[in-house]
Amino acid sequence: MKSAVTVCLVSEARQGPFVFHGASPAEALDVGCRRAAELGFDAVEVFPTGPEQLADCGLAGKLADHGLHLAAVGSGAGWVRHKLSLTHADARIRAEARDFIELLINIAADHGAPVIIGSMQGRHEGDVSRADAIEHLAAALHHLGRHAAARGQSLFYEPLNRYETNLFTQIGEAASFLRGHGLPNVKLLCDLFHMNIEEADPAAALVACADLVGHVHWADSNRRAFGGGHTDPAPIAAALRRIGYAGYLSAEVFPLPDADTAARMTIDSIRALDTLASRPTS
Ligand code: LER
Ligand code: MN
Repeated sequence: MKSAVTVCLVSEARQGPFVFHGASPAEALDVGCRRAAELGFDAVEVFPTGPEQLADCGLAGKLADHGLHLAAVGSGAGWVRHKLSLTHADARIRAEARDFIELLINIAADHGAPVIIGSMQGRHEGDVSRADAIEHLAAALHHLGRHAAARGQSLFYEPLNRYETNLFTQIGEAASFLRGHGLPNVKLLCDLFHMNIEEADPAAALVACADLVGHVHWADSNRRAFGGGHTDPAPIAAALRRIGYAGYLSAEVFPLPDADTAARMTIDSIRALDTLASRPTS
């Protein structure tokens, strides 16, 4: 399994669950890439304000300078900054949301990385029934999944906890939705923080979704770096090993007690996985 750490380029998300932030986007990218490489991460996961910034922030040079890959690109700024949602009641806003993600897919693909749909999935409310929202989401994932496939990338769909969405909160129900709608190029992003809230048994849920697990947000129960909360990593490690997961474990966690410590705890926890996976879990 490969390691990644998050870098946030969005000033509005300065309090968000990302390890590296900065006084400016350039500083965040600079510090994030340098420290990720120094600590031995394989990749960074970047949360940009949008397609223009992702295209113009000098990412290719930074990745090359530090020998890093791009694990994934978050699209959440489309919601945080522009209030765009794929399930909005207004068809024009849904189309804008789709265009925003489509452009991100183009640029992320140039760096060999998939895009994440998390917060931009929105929720059902007001005039939008649950059935309507799910149809809007399926239509968007069809369109964007095909767009990503044409550029040689998967698309990641992330179930969120109940305080952030009312669409799919458990990875098993999200997997049934993807299978039921015939969305083969859309994979699940399994965030262990959300799963700690919503799943009865996160390890069993990962095994049940096996072939659809495309990316993992590697976070402890309280959204600190692993070791800072109470999730037992051993059954998770065993489950990931059992399903042959070969993707990234990416630290989308708070920079607590500080960014460097969170990054160091993360890489230590990922390096300990071989030992954990061979430990009996019950
Ligand atoms: C939000 O809670 C989250 O987990 C992000 O990865 C979604 O964009
Ligand atoms: Mn996440």
